[in-house]
Amino acid sequence: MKTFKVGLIGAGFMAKAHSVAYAGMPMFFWPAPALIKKKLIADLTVERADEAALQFGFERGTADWRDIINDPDIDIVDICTPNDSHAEIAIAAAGAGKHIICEKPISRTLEEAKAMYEAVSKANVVNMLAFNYRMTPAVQLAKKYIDEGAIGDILDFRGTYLQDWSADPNSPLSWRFQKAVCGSGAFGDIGTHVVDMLRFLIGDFTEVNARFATYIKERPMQTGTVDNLGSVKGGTDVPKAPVDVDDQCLLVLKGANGSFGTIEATRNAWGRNNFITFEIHGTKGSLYFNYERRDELQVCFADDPGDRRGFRTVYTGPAHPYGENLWPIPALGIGYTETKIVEMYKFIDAVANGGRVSPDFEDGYRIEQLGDAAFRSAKSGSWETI
Ligand code: SOE
Repeated sequence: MKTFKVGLIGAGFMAKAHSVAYAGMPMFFWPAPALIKKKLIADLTVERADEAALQFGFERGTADWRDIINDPDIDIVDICTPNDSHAEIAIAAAGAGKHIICEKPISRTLEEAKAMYEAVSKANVVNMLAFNYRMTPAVQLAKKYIDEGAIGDILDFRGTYLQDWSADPNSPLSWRFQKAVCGSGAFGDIGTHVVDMLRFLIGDFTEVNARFATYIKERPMQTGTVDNLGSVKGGTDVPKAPVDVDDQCLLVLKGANGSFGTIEATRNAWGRNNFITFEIHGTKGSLYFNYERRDELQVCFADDPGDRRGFRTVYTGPAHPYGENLWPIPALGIGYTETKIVEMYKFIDAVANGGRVSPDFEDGYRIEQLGDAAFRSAKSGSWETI
């Protein structure tokens, strides 16, 4: 069995998720396409990198991400840093012939996304963008139903990503609220997950009319490099700094298939934790998914007898996409980790056996094009072509 060596850059929340996925992948997908050796992990300080190496199971840590790029022994570069370093690292990794998995969104700007897409295309390396939610078996099942024509032609769609971890104005100003680091706010961080899921399910979009808002205009400055994801540190006497990105967005979209719908994302939805939903209506039925109940897909088929027609719940399990690799009984419970394990399996499979994996940097670039058109629309006040 082949073994690939990984270097992971950035030792926060996503490094934990990817490290669990490297470990879990062969347990669920056996025989595995390849085994993984976690070689080097990089963060801003050597102390944090060494600690992360211990915690996440890497051979050692480094404070210089270039050590990973320059190590001829490393096959895979895993980018789990904030958005402002994705382009620089990915382009260097592609130049060194490494395969790349990168956290979402692809970058801060359309220009960066284009340069990243061109670099991996030129280097012909496997590249993946970590939009994990589409790996949820219920989402894959929705795709299967759509492809089989079970709900007919798609008429309309609506997708949401609603969160409240930063709804408190006293939650800290991490990099996620600073345009120079993140590029955009709710749109880039969470809205792009929904764009990815809907593109996966029903195809591309052609036009957008969008509005963005920032309700919480300043937040207490965060000390330290670790993203505290909304935990209130230091009380209300900490100096504040401006938020220069959106915390809410609403996009009206036209689909290439003639469908019509909306995508909404907000960080101010008290009571909504990770409320990623879609509802899709077709000529022969409807589908509804809510990630907070991610074992379930709600389906309604128009052909059902009138006295039985209505939404029913399909609990995903071994009969459904990726289900046979995960747990042996429906509704035992799919979590964030399982979505990351499926994602990692698809990536490692492509590295081991060749071929393209989806979502990749091209998908990331297309999503960035959509975002660019959405921000243009907010300025012009009218529809913009994507
Ligand atoms: C914060 O909104 C966040 O951590 C996102 O960045 C992740 O992509 C999402 O899956 C969970 O929430």
